[in-house]
Amino acid sequence: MIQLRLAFAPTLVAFVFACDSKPTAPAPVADTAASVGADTAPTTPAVPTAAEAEAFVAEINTRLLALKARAETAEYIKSTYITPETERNAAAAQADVMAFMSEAIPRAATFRDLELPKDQRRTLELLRTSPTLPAPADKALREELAALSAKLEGHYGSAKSCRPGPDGGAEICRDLGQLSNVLYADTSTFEERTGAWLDWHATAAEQRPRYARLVELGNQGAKELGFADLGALWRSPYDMPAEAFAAEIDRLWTQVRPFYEKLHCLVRDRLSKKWGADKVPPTGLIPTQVLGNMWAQDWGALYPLVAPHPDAPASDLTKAIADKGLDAKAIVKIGEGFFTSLGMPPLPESFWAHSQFVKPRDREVVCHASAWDVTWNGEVRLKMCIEGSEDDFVTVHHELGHIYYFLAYHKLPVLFQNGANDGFHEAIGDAIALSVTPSYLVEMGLMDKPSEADLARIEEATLNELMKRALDKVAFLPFGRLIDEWRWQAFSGALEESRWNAGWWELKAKIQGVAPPAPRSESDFDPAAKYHIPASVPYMRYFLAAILQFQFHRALCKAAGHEGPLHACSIYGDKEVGARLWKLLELGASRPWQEALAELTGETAMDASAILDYFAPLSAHLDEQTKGLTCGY
Ligand code: X8Z
Ligand code: ZN
Repeated sequence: MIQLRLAFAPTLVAFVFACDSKPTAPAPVADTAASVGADTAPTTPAVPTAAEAEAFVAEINTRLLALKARAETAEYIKSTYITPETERNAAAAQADVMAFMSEAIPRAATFRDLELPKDQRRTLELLRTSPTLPAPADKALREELAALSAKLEGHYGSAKSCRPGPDGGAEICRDLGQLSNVLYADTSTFEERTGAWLDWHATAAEQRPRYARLVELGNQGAKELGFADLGALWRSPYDMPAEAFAAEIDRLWTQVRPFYEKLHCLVRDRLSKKWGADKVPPTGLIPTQVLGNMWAQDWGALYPLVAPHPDAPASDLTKAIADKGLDAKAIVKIGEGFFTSLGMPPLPESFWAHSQFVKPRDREVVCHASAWDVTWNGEVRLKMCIEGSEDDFVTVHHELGHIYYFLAYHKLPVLFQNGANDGFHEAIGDAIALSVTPSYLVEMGLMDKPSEADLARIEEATLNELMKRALDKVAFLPFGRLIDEWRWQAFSGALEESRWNAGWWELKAKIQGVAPPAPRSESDFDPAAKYHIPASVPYMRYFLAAILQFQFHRALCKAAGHEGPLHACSIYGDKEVGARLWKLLELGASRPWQEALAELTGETAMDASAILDYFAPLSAHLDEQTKGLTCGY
């Protein structure tokens, strides 16, 4: 998957844009991509001219497309069949993309003083900030980085926690899915939760030396491109200076933090009552293993504990899916149906024939959901291990957002084949899923038609639905922020490697308000227990998406003429609104995101007021429920 696109699955080269630091002079090109299919990058002009720049851009577009299509295909094969051979194959293809970048980016810099048409200028800028893992120019180091990256992700994908069976019986192994189910299940004891959490995190410890070397090589690559470190590169593709981007994140977090603290406060109180104050103290940090999710990023499992009106109606998609006997493909079909109701095209036959919807029984795969265009030319795929839960239902919509983005922009030049920024790419499917309202579910036959008695309790039912959503969307906010706060510090060296795990838990405490189940040490490496770290997928995009999806929803609902509260709006079936959204998707990354945002929403800045508006009724409920409690952490 492309990092760019790749962003949605692990990949080495992401496309992002805009720049704030000047590239270095061209690096030596001696050892470039000798392997199959990777010929040398365009020739450096002695005295660059506009005509040469035009030819260079055209050549980049052709050759990078070919290299990326090959790498993406190899990556997809690897992710759906983890073996040493597929890992090696994917690493070789990635190394070729890296080699191309090592040459092309410095060469692009030689055109920087020329007056160029807007699209050419933008292509050159996007090229410079596009690699997620830029390799050093040295061939051996590049190959080492590509191999390490494949290995890190492969280890995560196939990791299992094994213990001797009872009475000397056969070993019992549990994978991420099984361990996650222990954390999710209402019936698990405190000790079982602690055990499942510790077992999964133990699988990550051995990733530390690999990750340390990856950081070293990635930093070297970033420096060779003129960035202070890898984090500075990751903050650059946002059409604003990197420092301004970091300040934007602070601003948005400040907007939403008070609301998160209220939710945290209520949840902590209920958990403390459930488990006892000795296990879950009524003040301070919440032990992470009782939040229902391996990373405490989604607290949906806690809904029964904090339901505002337990005896009023609430949707239960997991049950509806089981009752109706919907299989994985049927769930994806329902998702596709939403997009086609907006006037978007049906998914191609090849999507249905070649996607991975369920976990294969006979081989190791990366189950973390991802969306792909394996040819960068409209050959879209979904890779998931769908089991039929409500979470799966939401994730399918998330991934289809990526897939429809691919379909809308796949005819653009390769460097424009990306979201307006990476947060946009992550936000589209989520924005659509916000239109999955109770009324929509009734229309789809996934919820019973409300009775007279239900209608009399509509306000209570609405609060229930908002609480369900908040446990997913609001609980996620600090998590979305902290992953890359940690990586930025680890990349820059502000957090020394000897304190990587300690620094991780300091951030978890400060931002998320959670604590580990047991004392941790530097022989642990807990960051690598989360997919995006071994897979080197930047994470701030999800924080942006958590904010942007509500902004998109608000704008689309306004365009649909919706009146009344935002949470009650569904754009299902509105082709005019769909055409408006499609126009945004078609732009890809061809324009700065601020322009794209303005076109869709009339706003030029990211703004958390939409998420706050959406949850306003719940906010009042939380105020009331937390009266008298000591909130904060
Ligand atoms: O990784 C994803 C998607 C693929 S882009 C399934 N998400 C983040 C995560 O799982 O941590 C979606 C929400 C956040
Ligand atoms: Zn995604």
